[in-house]
Amino acid sequence: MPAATAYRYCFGPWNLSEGQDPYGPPTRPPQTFGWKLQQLKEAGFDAMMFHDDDVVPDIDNKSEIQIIKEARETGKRLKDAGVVAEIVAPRLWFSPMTIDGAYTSNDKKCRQYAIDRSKRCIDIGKALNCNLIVLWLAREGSYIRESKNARKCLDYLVEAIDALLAHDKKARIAIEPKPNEPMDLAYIPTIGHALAVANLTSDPKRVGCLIESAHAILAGLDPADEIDFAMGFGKLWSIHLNDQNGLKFDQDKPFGSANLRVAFNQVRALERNGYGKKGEYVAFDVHPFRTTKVEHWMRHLVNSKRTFEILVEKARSFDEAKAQALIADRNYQDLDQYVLEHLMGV
Ligand code: GLO
Ligand code: MG
Repeated sequence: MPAATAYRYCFGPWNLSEGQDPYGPPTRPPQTFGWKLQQLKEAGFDAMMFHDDDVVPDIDNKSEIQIIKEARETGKRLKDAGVVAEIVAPRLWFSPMTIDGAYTSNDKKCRQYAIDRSKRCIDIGKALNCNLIVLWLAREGSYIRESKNARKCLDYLVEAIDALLAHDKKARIAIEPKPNEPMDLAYIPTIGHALAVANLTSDPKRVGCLIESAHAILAGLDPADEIDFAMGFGKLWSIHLNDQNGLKFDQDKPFGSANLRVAFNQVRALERNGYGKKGEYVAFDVHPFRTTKVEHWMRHLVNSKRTFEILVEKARSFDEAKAQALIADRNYQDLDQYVLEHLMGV
């Protein structure tokens, strides 16, 4: 039997969010980066994931020199704290230049802005000793189908990724698909799409993916199948575990909160594929509920990690021989019940 994976955990500064939603203001006061880093350490996490402007706030108004200087300063703080930077992602959805999309904007100047900003993101990654760049393609899609040419947009996406691959030969890009929100429909909704796009780029080996549980659920898929699929290609380079109660707004609930069995199957898929053995991190892209009090601010992260660890035990103690006997007998009825009882601890 191969040695069991000792998982390492991660979250981002945005996962300690302040409670605002489209219908109401924050319910918790903003906290400093130092406070967030300390919470992460105290809760036993190993790495932090970043947006470019989590590392360098107000990035669009700073020179390249200033950007690198500030990124190095953050790099030093992380090193001193013994915390790794797992990924950096360009936040391509806030700027006035990305109102109509970033790499797929209809405006050439805006497409160029998106590429230039992403190159800076790679530079920030370098300063943090991190070569994994995540592309959550937030606005690469449309509200009105006829407003964009989807075939052209595919070419734009490939051109943009090629420009990033050329900018730094060591950079690796993980595409994080999501089928909708903020857009009506997105151009890269699933892992199959992400990996197909990877194949069109100039260096497919350096283009992989990141699965987020909620995004797969929003696409009507089982995240565990997305994990198996991506890992069949050796392409799952990061993961955002969380949960989602059906086809609603992106909820980013604690891992396992809506459907424990779907969570269990994700853990089983990670285990059987050896996720983490090449240094990949388990990241939780979860948010506190709006009702969460300041003194409970870390609970969604601590609880997600705890649920994950309990489900790892559940995956390891699952009686595979018993399951295989039921499968051989095509007794899926009792297999179903066995899974339920195993999860209920009886
Ligand atoms: C939103 C995404 C978002 C990304 C993050 C990193 O739906 O899940 O949180 O994961 O921006 O790219
Ligand atoms: Mg995510």
